[in-house]
Formats: sequence, structure tokens, C-alpha cells
Amino acid sequence: MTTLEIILTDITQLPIDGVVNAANNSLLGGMGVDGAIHRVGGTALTQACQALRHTHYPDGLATGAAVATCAGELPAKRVIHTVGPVYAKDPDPQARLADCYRNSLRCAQEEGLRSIAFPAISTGVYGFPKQQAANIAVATLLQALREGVALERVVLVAFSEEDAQILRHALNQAQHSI
Ligand code: AR6
Repeated sequence: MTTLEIILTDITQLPIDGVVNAANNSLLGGMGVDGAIHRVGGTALTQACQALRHTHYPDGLATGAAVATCAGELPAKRVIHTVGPVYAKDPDPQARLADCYRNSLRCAQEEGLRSIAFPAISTGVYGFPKQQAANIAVATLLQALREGVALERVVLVAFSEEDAQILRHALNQAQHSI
């Protein structure tokens, strides 16, 4: 059985097989959690992203897609880069956000990972309302878990106590509605 947990932490410090990065289409780093992952991951991670961009995604990674690289100095095996929707600009931000969670899970399984941790994709710079994003994250992950995934642990990382409460609320609501 796969567990779905909520942990309040800095995702760059979490020992886990796969760390999901809330990247942008360029794959070349940015602010927020992306900046932190590149800072801690170091040169190996940034160079892997540059190479991937050059060889596979000259026009950038599509919104909702996910791709893995090495994790550099992070206490993880792989980083899974996914591009969340910009809430105010995307024609269907809810569907694209669900794609991020689904495609990241699929990528983790293709990579043979046993555990994965997600930050709250799109809820910072990209402006997705936090409770709505948490509801989508929880619903999408629980659905995938019900369908069966080859992972032992799926972690939703909160970066503040307020964000942890938002995620707990989403999880409680989803479990009561089963
Ligand atoms: N650990 C866990 N969560 C974090 C951390 C951390 N170290 N740092 C931030 N968060 P954001 P987005 C949370 O803005 O909205 C970048 O410039 C943060 O509190 O990082 O998807 C990229 O390059 C928030 O809840 O990602 C893109 O251009 C969540 O991570 C753009 O921002 C996501 O906030 C992506 O924007």
C-alpha cells in the first residue's frame, strides 16, 4: 500500500528518492522552490537541465509535462521537473495542474523510484489559489493511488504551517468524501 503524507519542511533537505521541482518551461532555474533546488543541487543538476533543454526541449518543456534529471547534491536520487500552469494566463489551469501531479508520478515510476515528494506546484510565483491547488493535488494523487502505483511513499511538502493546514484540510475533505 502507498502512503500519502504531509510534511512541513524544506524540500531540498528531505531524504527521498524523487524530489519534484516546480520549474518553468525553460528548465533553466528561477526563483522559489526551483531556485532552492538548483542552489542545493549545484552545478551537476543545473548542467543536466541545460543539456536536457538543448537535446530534448529546444522549445521548452510543456506546461503539465514532467521530466527527470540527476539530483546533484540533494539528498535524493532524481529531480522530477514539472511545469505548473500560470493561474491567470492558462486556459485550463486546473487540468494542467492535475497533469503535473499525474505525469510526475508516472515519471517517478518509469525511473524506478520508491518515494516522491511534491512542493505545492503553482501556488507561489504562478499564483494558483492555495486551497484549490491543494484539493487538486490530493484528489489527483488519491485517484492515482487507488488505480495502483509502484511507489511506497508519496509526500506533499508544506513550506509553512499555514500551507500544512491547507493540505491537511484537503486530505480530510477528500477522505470524508470517499
Ligand atoms: N521547500 C518546499 N516548498 C517550497 C520551498 C522549499 N524550499 N520554497 C518554496 N516553496 P514557487 P510556482 C513553496 O513560486 O508557483 C520559479 O521562478 C512555496 O511556498 O516556487 O510553481 C520557477 O522558475 C509555494 O507554496 O513555484 C517558475 O518560473 C510553492 O513552493 C515559477 O517560479 C511553489 O512556489 C514557478 O512558480
